[in-house]
Amino acid sequence: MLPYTSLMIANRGEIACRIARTARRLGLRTVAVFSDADAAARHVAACDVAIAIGGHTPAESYLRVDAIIDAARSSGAQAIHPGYGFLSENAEFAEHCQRNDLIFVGPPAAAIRAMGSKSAAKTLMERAGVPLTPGYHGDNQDARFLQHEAGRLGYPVLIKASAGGGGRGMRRVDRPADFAAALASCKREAGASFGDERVLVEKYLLRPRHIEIQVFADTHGHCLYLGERDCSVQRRHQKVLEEAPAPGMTTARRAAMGAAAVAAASAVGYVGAGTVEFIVAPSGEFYFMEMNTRLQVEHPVTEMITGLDLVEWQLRVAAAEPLPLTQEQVVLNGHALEARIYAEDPARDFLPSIGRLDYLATPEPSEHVRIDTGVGRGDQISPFYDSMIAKLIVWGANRDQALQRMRAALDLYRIVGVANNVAFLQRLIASPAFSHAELDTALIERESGWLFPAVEPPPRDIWLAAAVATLRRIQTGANGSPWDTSDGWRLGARAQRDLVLRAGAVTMSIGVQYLATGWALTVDDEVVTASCGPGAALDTDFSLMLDGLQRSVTAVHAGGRIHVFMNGRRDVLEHLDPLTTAAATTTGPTGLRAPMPGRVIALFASPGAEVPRGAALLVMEAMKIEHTIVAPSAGTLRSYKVAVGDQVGEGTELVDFVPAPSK
Ligand code: MV4
Repeated sequence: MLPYTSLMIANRGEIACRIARTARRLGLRTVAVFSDADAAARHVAACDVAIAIGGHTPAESYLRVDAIIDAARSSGAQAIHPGYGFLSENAEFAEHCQRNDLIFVGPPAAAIRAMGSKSAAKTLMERAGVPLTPGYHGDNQDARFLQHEAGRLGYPVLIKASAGGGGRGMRRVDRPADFAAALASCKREAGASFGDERVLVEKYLLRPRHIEIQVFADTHGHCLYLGERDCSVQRRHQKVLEEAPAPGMTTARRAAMGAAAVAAASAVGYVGAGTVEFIVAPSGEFYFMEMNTRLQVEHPVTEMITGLDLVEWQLRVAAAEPLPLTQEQVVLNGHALEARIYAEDPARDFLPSIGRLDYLATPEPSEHVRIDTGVGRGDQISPFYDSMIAKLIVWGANRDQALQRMRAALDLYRIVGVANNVAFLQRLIASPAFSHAELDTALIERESGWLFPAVEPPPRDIWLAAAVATLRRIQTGANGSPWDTSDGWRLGARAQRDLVLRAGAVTMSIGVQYLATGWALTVDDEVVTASCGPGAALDTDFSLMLDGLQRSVTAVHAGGRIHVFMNGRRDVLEHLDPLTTAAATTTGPTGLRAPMPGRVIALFASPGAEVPRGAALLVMEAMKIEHTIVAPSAGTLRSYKVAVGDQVGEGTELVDFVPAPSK
């Protein structure tokens, strides 16, 4: 039984939900804090009580020490878990908690401070016998002396701002002639960014890996390590994929790195969960980088291979309980991978995407598949905090099985409403380097051809799936008969029609013949028999038969687009519905005029192009809706009469279009 009964979680999102899960299991009363922006957030509902601390940005809310301490006192919380980020490595906050008789679930403030300065930490580590990257990190900042040190190390070398971190203020120097200029530039940046011009010089490690050791210490002098995590797959110093154990790690090297990490923790009188980060050369030589005095985002992969709950350990250690295990009792089993799912757009340099999760489907959690998330369908991705949607963690008996489970789980992670990195993650785990565990910190850069392929139109079956999804949606009639549709169907005509679909800049016209059991679809002069299984026409999930081959499809209609999830892909198409695409009114043989006032926002064909019937020629925006003007027949687009950005009135001539002579 813990000596405290009420825990405040001074954080938000997935980590707050995750901590609440363990705290509740231990019978603690949980107290959430939330900003105005998070009033409807899931972590609020995940706790027994919730205190509004106002504000929107972190500075106005989760970083406000006074508001959080006041909320803890008013709620009767006896302990505070800071999570990660926000105040988790703020020594003043830890001291504030102590001064207010609140248990800070984390390390002593002095340990946080000792590890806060990268250069001071290195000096401490050197004394503790923890291996440092070969180099000079002393007080002599004379340019000539530092250049001499670089020569002694051998090029390439790395000049780093002593007060820097996370890759900021680093300069690689490949030859002596470049050293002086690089040093001056690094000092300027260090002075400007950190208010401290001091630098250090290290041997540059080629193709390094980032391997970190999870350590845990209690208040009785025990300290152990819980294996390692490989976090080499990063983009701009942000971790993307993490795994445990590190591929290729030997028992001997694990023991050596673990001992070094325990020495690092002990050197600062550490208590609680901590991570010692090492940079590792291809030879396996490892060197101290920094120590993080908090629970890491990626801790679940350690939990999956040790079977331990690290938040439970934190809560017990904070209650002065001894560590539940000795080093010999720590057992590592299997392999775990974690993928960080973000609302960001890889096609736009990973720009964060804000919006609502209009549709969200996830793999079924199990003992092998874990989802740590703070959002659900219908929730907003807030512009005020990081854009994490979830962490997807899988376990396998070995790395290949974990890879296979991650592949399957990512395929089932389906999001509509915000741009996201799931397709990127799918390509990443399928990339040759990652699947063969050829890991180093430049993997994403090196595999960029594979990771960012040229945009290709979807394969034929995706077009067909989108066509069937459209037909299911059009068939609003009671019995789904084409005679009951509301799309201007002409009575008495043959039971056939054309569907015009677009994916990116490619438009496809698909002939549709209604059959008793489904449709005969004609695409590129090829006829395919299509039908779908039982189920309501408006269900997003359906089984699709194409020429007798069955596959599962999820098709989500949102924002005027069709999001098709099938065959491990995710594609976005749109139906250029003649009614809503306002096929321009033709005016004689060569003119197409605007069907309504609006603004020209895109031109598609190039003057002189031969285009098929239904080909998108331009898009107008009117009443906040995009209207695609399509070719009323096959023909030649001789020229455009308008340009992008033109505001046009109804009837304005848009293009000089010459229909092909009828056959
Ligand atoms: C290095 C290095 C190569 N040689 N030091 C990047 C930020 C900080 N964690 C240390 N970093 C590096 N230090 C030497 N002597 C390459 C990196 C590095 C890196 C390290 C770990 C994880 C990702 C990284 C991405 C780029 C560069």
